[in-house]
Amino acid sequence: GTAVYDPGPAARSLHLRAARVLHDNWTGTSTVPSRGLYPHQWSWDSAFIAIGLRHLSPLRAQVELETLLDAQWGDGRIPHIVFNPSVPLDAYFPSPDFWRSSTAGRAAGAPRTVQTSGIVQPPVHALAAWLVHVADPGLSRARGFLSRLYPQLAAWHRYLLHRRDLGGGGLASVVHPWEQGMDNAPSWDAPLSRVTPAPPRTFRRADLDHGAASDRPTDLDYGRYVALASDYRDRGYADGAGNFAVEDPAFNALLIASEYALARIARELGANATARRARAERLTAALVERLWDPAEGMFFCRDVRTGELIPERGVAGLVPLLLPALPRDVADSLVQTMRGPHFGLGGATRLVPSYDLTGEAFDPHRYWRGPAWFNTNWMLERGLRLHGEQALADGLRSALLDTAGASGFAEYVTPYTGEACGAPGFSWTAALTLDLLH
Ligand code: 9YW
Repeated sequence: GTAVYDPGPAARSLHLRAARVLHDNWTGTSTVPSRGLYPHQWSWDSAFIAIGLRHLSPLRAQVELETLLDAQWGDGRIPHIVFNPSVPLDAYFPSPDFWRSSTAGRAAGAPRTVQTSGIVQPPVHALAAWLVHVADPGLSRARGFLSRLYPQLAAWHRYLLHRRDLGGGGLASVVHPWEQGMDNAPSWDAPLSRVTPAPPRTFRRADLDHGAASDRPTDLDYGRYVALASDYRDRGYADGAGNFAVEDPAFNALLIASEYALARIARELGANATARRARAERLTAALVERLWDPAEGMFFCRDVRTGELIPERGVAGLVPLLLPALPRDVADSLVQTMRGPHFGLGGATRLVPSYDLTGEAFDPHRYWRGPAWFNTNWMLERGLRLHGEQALADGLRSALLDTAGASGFAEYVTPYTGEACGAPGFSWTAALTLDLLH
């Protein structure tokens, strides 16, 4: 008889539970990262969410990305938050009245009707758009999904590669820790120490209404985030003059992975993809040249204002494993580093932590200073598979699935024990679970 593929009851129920999280977090046009803590649309969250949603509803996955891109600025930037006007102002800080995008961002081409933040997040979007397309090419072509998105994604990459090449070496810089997405990673400590914090009583942290203070960034961190963001706003969101500029390996690796995806999109649309592929390869070489440390076997951030590498071992320094044109010795050495004492893959830890287990700043509970996150582990799983490390990839995949299910799709978990931290029912955890199940 014909064997019907059945993943088994455990996978079936994990699939159903993950689908339910995305269902509950769907607003009608996009998905919130979590109902309580993050009640608006976040940029890189939406990209990861679309990657999972495509297995449930390719249409919803397309709409998720389209809603985000509707809020793109004239200069090409995709804002890190698109605000939902029906959510009360005090539900999340910083709120629209802090960013004032439609007035302060006018010169940079901020949209007039929708309110957004003025900073960006990692460029996972072209990769997501391509993966959403291949989930249902017929629907995608019928809706003109890629032909509508392609010019927008091209403008986004142009913004990052030109306006954000603050170091002059071809890579994009972030101008705020929130842009790189790993808010309080120890890599930011040194460049942030130059920023005078905003006084505590000038703002109110809404995040503490939802999350335990010991799992979140500190008040001093927040004072500096606020100062940096308001300086940027007060300069009309013009790039170049701020005192925080960092080239980050994960942000740039995602840009390069997305540049490869844009090449595939171009080819699908009948355009020439060669220039884009060549650019992705050149950028990979620039990444190795500027951020690779052969003695440490990993990538580091470069502080553009001092010209120095920042010697903190963060998971961002492993993410370039995603890249196909990485030199063999670099890929091998990254895998060794992942398996060694700093990250414990396949040994001490369940999932790869966000920060060096032996590092001075390591804290298993505090956000991006130790806990393991599902999006970074999903990227590493892909990277391991790409570079032929099937056994390690399989092990990481099952650990991700087990931990996601057991933690109730937590925002992040402690790296040794997998204890749930942060928000429960977190969208990208559920979405990437679905992607790994398929
Ligand atoms: C915040 C939404 C965002 C993520 C970031 C994460 C956190 C917002 O939540 O930042 O208020 O701290 O660090 O990567 O996109 O999930």
